[in-house]
Amino acid sequence: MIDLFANAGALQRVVDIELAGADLKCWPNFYSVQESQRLFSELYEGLDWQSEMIQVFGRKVRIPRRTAWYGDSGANYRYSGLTHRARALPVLLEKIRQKLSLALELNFNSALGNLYRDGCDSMGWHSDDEPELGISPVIASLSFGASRFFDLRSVHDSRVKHRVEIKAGSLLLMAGETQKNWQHSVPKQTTVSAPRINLTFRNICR
Ligand SMILES: O=C(O)CCC(=O)C(=O)O
Ligand SMILES: [Mn+2]
Repeated sequence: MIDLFANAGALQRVVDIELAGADLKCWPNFYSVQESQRLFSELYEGLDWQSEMIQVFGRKVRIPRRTAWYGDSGANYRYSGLTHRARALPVLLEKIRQKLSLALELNFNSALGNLYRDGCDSMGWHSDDEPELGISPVIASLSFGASRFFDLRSVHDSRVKHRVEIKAGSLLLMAGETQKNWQHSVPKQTTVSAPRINLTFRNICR
């Protein structure tokens, strides 16, 4: 496991996560501790968190986290049998999107929020490779609240795994061939009792 914070110093320090066939970068302090605490509360209170059901092998199951989906007009997104219709980004998400666009010089037209109520909430192995994300999806992932593990495993050999600890205020950017060559997951961590919010900004091809 890499400790992304081992040498935490400069605010906008960027760490390359070196994995074959991946383009992964992390800005551990994209938001300060104070900003990320404030944002956590505002997102927790302000987003319209839903408890969703998805189809798994023909059965409907409730996903182990809450979600909130927003996007510009026409930026609808489909996964696991669910179509997320775009609802305009609230002002808070607009501000976050602007900061991301300025910092990364990239545009995003949608944002998916994930609320992990505690360490029993999780996200299973997947790649963000839906056709509407284009050939080489660029995904900007922001985290607030509790630290959680973010695991990666090679799609070519599932024994090849890599664990990163994602902390509050950090930005993880997944680009290039990452989704083709790697899956990711947020495993259960039963020792974690505090909630975490993750926002993934994406660009849906319309
Ligand atoms: O919570 C995270 O860090 C990952 C979220 C994720 O992979 C997704 O929304 O597709
Ligand atoms: Mn994902």
